[in-house]
Amino acid sequence: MTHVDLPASIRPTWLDSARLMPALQIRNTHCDALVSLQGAQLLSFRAAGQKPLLWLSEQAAYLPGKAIRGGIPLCFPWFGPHAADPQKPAHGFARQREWTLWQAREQADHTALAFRLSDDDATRALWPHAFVATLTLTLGATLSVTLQVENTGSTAFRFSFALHSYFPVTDIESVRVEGLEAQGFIDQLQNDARCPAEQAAIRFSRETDRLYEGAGGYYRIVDEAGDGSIRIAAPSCHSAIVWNPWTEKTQRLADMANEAWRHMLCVECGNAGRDTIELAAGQQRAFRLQLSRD
Ligand code: TA6
Repeated sequence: MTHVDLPASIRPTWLDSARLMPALQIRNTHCDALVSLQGAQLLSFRAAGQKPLLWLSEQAAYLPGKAIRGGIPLCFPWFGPHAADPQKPAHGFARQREWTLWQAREQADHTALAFRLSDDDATRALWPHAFVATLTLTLGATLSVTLQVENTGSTAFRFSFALHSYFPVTDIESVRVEGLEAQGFIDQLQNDARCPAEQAAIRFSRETDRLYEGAGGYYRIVDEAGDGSIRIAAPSCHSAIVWNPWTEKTQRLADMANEAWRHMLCVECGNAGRDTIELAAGQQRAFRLQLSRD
């Protein structure tokens, strides 16, 4: 799993009884969290004295190679279905692969963990490029996730990605999302129709699956039936994807309880569609997401 000396706040554990899915439990004075080595995927995060910041399906499957339903899966090196080959995994391969813990540091106000994934025969069979991806989690009173992508090859490549964050809500029909009022969007449920800005906070009454391009990166999920809200800051991510599967789609998802749609919402930050990134040989780019409750 790791050859990194772990500070006292980090304890190795397993997600499954078969011990095929290694994870790290983090407990410091500011928060507790759980990270799967598969996908370098943060599965849970709770700041001291606060409600959980992330949603994790009670029916999530913990099987090697299967995406885990909840927390913050990383969609990389493409978002959504593969543009040319539907046989390739939706949302890329990063969330299906075991990453290597590269650094673990204990600071006064947070614990920082950095994970790495680089190209190998399996990734090159799906995406013919040399890369090093580093995902850094900074776990304190608030949470930040930074994805750094380096092109270690000799030719430029394009990639899209999303930090596919799942958030808990009391009742999706009493939730509004602020920060995208002035943004047009692609409705992924209406054959990717381009829709005009609604000039209002987003509310939910049906399955919703929208890609906002050229977005500003500052959003707020207001849980009107609960108390408080969740703030999202990701100014280097120009795409926002807003998704709730609602009833019918949830019933088709084995890793979600039938009523789970009512208590979750995805507001994902990345660069996809027209915001897809081109990286020259030897270049690297970093993208940061900060999440907090207020
Ligand atoms: O979040 C947008 C989306 O692309 C939806 O279309 C839905 O497929 C969701 O991602 C979850 O995808 P997954 O492959 O994790 O089931």
